[in-house]
Amino acid sequence: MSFNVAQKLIASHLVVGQMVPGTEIGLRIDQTLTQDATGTLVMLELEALGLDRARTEVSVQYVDHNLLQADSKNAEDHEFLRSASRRFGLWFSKAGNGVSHPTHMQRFGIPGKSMVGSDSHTPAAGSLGMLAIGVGGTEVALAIAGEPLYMRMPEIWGVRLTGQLPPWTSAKDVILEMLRRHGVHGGINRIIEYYGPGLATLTAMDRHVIANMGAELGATTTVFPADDQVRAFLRSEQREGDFIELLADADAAYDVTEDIDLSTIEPLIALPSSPSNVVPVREVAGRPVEQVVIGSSANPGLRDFAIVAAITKGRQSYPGLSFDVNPSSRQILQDLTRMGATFDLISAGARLHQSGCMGCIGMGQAPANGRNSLRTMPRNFPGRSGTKEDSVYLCSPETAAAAALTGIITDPRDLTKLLGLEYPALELPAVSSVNLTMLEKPLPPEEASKVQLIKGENISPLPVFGPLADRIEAPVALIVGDDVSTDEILPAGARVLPYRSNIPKLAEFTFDQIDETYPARAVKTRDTSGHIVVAGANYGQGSSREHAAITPRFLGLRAVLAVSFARIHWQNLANFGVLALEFADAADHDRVQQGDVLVLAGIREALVAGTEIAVRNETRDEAYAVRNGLSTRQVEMLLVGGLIPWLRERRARAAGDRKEVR
Ligand code: MIC
Repeated sequence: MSFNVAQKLIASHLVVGQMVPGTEIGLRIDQTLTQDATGTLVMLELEALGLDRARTEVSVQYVDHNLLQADSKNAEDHEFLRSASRRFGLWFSKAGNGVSHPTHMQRFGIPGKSMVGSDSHTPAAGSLGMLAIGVGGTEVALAIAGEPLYMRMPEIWGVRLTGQLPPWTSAKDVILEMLRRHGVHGGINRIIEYYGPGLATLTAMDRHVIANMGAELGATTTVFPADDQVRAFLRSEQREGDFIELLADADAAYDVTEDIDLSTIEPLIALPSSPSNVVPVREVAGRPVEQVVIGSSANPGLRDFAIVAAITKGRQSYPGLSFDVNPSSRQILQDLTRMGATFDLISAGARLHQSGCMGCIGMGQAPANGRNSLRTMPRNFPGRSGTKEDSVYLCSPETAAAAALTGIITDPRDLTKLLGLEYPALELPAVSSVNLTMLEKPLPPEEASKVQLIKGENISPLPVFGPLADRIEAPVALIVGDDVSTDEILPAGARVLPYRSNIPKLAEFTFDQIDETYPARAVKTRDTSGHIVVAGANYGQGSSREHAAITPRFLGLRAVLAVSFARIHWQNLANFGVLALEFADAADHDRVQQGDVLVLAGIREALVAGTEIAVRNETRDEAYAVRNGLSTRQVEMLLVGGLIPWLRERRARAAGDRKEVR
């Protein structure tokens, strides 16, 4: 039987189920990645599970998001994460070492391996021929504890690349083209696999750019074959020994197919405030730009910085414009410095920041209200930059560099006539300046078992939620429309992020971007009826942050009724005992009004029997048909109140059975 790359990866990790699209499968997980903004909860979850030591081949805890230290909170989180890494046998990548995704690719990525990460951009590792999936923190905790990852078997979407990218375009324009064609829903329940002759022209880091932002299409993940480009990458990282070839069989088939001729790609840009608002740069040329930010996991490669340095070399950034550069890793900053590119960037007026995510999640670099900011980042959901009325555009390093020089949105191809600039040919070092000193190895088991977790004042205990009620009679506290992102449910930004390990405090910011009155109204329902949220399509798109499920649950959320859900958020809601139901008729969304009282009766029995849950709108005397799409495993989990109580019960049962047998 012939397999494509995605099927080979799944087949080699399949422990439960079969590769039939739409059915639940369980996968063995080899590696995990956690970052600080989601990792603190993961470590608390490991503690709650009573884990002694990580069961994976490699688990790495990165510190790359909460880097500004305006008070003690973020530093305390970093200290906690280091102590937990030492306790549970994880690698620890300290602040300043770099953004998790490129750093992981450089140091740990191995073709053919599986990985889960508590960050939606984890699929970037698909660039090396890995099966890498972004999930909520609890699922990462379980993977670290040696449990399989459960998910619905996706369809495999083959995208055949031909041709070669023209000058002044790069990998970012390829993924923006995918978003232009398919929007933020295009990849839902699909794995995207790139293949075809055009692949040979894309380096592993170019592929990282494309795989990273597959998350914006809603895809489960993106995969590339492990071919000569991957071998060359691993060689440059001094890890050629880790290379394993992984190619699709010659006659492999895909569930859906598509073609992109790379030679037809032109510079593209996503307008505020969705990664899918993509247009050719020339259509919006001339708009004023006040800020340009280079960096993030979406354009993390040495070439992505070096091309900006080469374009701006010997010139000055536009007066009044803020030209910010966030190196994606220390290694890349070292290489840029060795090449002289750091000098060129600073000379051109760049503000050089530390290696990390920085403005990508609003950790500093918030722009002025309503002023245009061009970023080489993956997301521009409303308010994500830290500015409530932000105006963020997403583009390639070439387009960003052009705007940095001209102060207006500029098609980079026009730099030839404007500035007499030919597309620079880059000479990158053949071998990267590998430096492992900011990566701490897991401690040997005996030493690790003696380590105490260091919990500063900012670390509050994980909230415990009770079992699912059989009847919910509760008011609709909020109604939202389509494509609401987790950035709108639980905001990013330097003001909010330091509370990621303090759920009671964090909850005060829930839905801040949409309705500041929600937390105060919601919390009043907590000890009585609870409340319900009604949403449109693709609810909870974007990040993997499970906080977007936990904080509303903490404030009394019992159920979300939506037209449809984004994959990770849907799982996160179930993991924390919130009933996520889809309207059978999307038009019912518009029939409900805020304040209506909905009654859901006989919930537990209906879930177990697999029959429909009846939803009545008491206020309007209407009934709505809903679906739940939960697997038997998820139903069991919901009934006991979520993933952690479920696993604890299962483990206690297994221990009891073992005793009886003895
Ligand atoms: C993001 O890009 O939205 C983040 C910040 O990396 C998140 C994780 C988080 O919210 O901490 C993600 O993508 O999952």
